[in-house]
Amino acid sequence: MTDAAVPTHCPYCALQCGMSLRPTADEPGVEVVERADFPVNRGALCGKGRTAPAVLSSRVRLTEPLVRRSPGGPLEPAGWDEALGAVAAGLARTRAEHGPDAVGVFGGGGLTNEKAYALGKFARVVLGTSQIDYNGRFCMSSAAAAHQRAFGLDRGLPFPLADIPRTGCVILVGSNLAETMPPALRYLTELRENGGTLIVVDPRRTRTAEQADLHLAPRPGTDLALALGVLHLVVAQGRTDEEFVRERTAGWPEARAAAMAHWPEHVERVTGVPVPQLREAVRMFCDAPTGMVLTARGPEQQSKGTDTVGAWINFCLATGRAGRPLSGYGCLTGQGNGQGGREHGQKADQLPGYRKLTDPAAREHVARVWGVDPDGLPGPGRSAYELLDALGGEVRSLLLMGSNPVVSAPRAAHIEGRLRSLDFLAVADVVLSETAALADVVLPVAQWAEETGTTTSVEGRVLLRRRALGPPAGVRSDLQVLHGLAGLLGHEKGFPADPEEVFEELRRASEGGPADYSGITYRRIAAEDGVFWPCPGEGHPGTPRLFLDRFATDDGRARFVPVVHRPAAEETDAEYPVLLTTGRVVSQYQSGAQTRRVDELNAAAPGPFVELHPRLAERLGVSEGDRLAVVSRRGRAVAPARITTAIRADTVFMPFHWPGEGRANNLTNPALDPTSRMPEFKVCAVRVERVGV
Ligand SMILES: Nc1nc2c(c(=O)[nH]1)N[C@H]1C(S)=C(S)[C@@H](COP(=O)(O)OP(=O)(O)OC[C@H]3O[C@@H](n4cnc5c(=O)[nH]c(N)nc54)[C@H](O)[C@@H]3O)O[C@H]1N2
Ligand SMILES: Nc1nc2c(c(=O)[nH]1)N[C@H]1C(S)=C(S)[C@@H](COP(=O)(O)OP(=O)(O)OC[C@H]3O[C@@H](n4cnc5c(=O)[nH]c(N)nc54)[C@H](O)[C@@H]3O)O[C@H]1N2
Ligand code: SF4
Ligand SMILES: [Mo]
Repeated sequence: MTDAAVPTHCPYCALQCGMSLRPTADEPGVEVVERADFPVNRGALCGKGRTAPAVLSSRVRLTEPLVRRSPGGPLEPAGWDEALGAVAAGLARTRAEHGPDAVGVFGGGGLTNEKAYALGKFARVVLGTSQIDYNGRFCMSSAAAAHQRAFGLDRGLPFPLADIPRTGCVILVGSNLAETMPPALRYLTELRENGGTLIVVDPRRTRTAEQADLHLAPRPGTDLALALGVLHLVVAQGRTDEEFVRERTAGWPEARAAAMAHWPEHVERVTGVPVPQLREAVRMFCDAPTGMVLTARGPEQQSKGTDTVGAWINFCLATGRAGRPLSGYGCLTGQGNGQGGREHGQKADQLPGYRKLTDPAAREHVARVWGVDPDGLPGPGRSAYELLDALGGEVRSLLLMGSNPVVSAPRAAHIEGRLRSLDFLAVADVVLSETAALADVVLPVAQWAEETGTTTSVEGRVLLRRRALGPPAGVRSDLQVLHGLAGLLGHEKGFPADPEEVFEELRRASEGGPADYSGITYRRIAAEDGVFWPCPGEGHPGTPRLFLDRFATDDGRARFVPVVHRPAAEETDAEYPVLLTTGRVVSQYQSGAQTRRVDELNAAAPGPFVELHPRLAERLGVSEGDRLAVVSRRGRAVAPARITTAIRADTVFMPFHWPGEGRANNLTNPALDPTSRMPEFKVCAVRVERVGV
């Protein structure tokens, strides 16, 4: 590392790997160099992080605002005054004609804390709308809801990743860490080198499952039954930690009774996981002195995700594997600021510091920081899918920052139609995403390496991304955009463009809240490799480990929640006899808006595919590479067959990174979890056919 290299973090996933950026003479102006001193990844990066500077290049990104000057006309280059003026006028017109709740705002879990905070404040204070939500709703919202219910607080991991190699047994449920956070795989490798055991629950034998001592491959959508089945066995085998249950929890009798209704033989029929494997999992977990259950999108992106995570938390509590060193339940949050993005007010029901919008004391506190009347703050709005579904109906204009729902929303063709039916759409993005291409105004914004800001990683560690180079001429930051729009809409003050100034206000707004950042400063983060929240004072060391003395409930006890299994919203039938599940590949990120612009990543993962088992392929008369149409009640997607024994024979898998005919979200079911409002991305019923025969 030369003196000129700037230490920072990757723009993509929640691992937030440390890297340094060194200036180069040629475009894009910086290159990645290893930053071995950052403890989480110790210099290791996946291909996405390594190639991230390619998206800084003017060749692939937006460098000037675009305005559609007539309905149905083309997007044309424009100056910033015209573009911002058009956005302010578009949003103001809707508000004047239809009221403030006809104006919507959609954010993203990739936005820095400062941006998420400013966007939430902008919606409530400048637009006066309740209609704000963000793509994190599609991500970890079920785990967040279950966390709140059981522990009284939602921080994805209650311990640092570095604790994983020192625990006795890890059950990893529906996470393909080897592809979605590759440098973190080393924690699982070290676990096994230290004599610990790894159990992976995934309908596919993924690169992650290949590392496991035991791989359970349930039918998609049946995780709740599986979790209840192993809890049943814990009780039946006398493995309950009675003392822990008595001292640290409440609600066990009801949860126990609910679990006891799930006989292992019944669970085997529902999940397809043989009883001996269920028994083996319980034995491995309970024989180890300590243990962790970690979930990711597999069990969470279901219309019963909250209850499923709740069942795994019950399992941890019953076995005494929570609130103790080297034990606990954790959720592997996904997006770069997936954790912080859910804490500072871009969520429909939330105020900064993870406060509730319905709590009078929270409204009072935040309104004081904002210098507004608490009675003027709107109430909770619609959740992400419900908001997108209301576009063109009750919600007539939208400001969108940091998401590409044309590719990533469930039932995407319908949502694309809703977006097209808006009176006015403004999108701030770094590239012309599929969603930006539909906008009336596109605002070109700066990226990670071009601006300073904080993110909060999968561990709950608040990190500082530093500016390493200036953005191209013609590009502004999201904070400058909000500053400019607020000014045009009559709020000269309260929306500074300087990130540190925003962070200082965020500290005050979060003070005393569940996610208390008041003791965190840019200086401290830089000096300490990040600071774990809650951190309620500058003298406070931060909190790497939660719940060791008490849980964050009123009485300090964790809550069991009685849950029972229910089927997926859509089951197979004669017309749609196969299950579809969806997810990711290592070389593309999310809707692909950024990574599809990087040659090296496209070469590694050029397009969509349908993964299916040889038995299913044979039944359908399909060979490797044949074009397949996958059809659900919502639509159709076409992609080549990829035949592998690594998937259940009753299930096909598609990654969701691409638009066009291979868009997996043409098929997905927007059935929502009743608590978290998470759509059922991980299971729906489909028919698979060869195309052109
Ligand atoms: N390469 C890459 N990395 C990423 C991202 C990316 O887009 N690309 N995105 C980031 C983000 S935002 C997120 S949220 C994370 C997601 O990280 P992961 O949760 O690891 O990713 P997914 O591929 O969505 O799903 C994980 C696994 O769930 C399995 N699964 C499917 N259905 C079920 C089911 O019913 N039950 C169970 N138990 N498992 C099931 C899939 O087979 C898959 O292997 O990754 C982050 N990292
Ligand atoms: N079928 C299926 N669908 C899924 C999932 C699944 O597993 N299966 N997973 C869901 C999950 S977990 C998630 S998180 C979502 C994610 O899906 P999206 O919300 O679409 O996420 P991204 O593709 O990351 O979109 C981010 C957009 O913001 C832009 N951007 C990046 N940085 C900035 C910035 O600083 N400012 C601004 N203004 N823009 C920026 C990017 O260029 C990109 O266009 O997809 C969900 N959709
Ligand atoms: S694992 Fe995540 S944070 Fe690390 S380099 Fe890859 S995308 Fe970036
Ligand atoms: Mo996500």
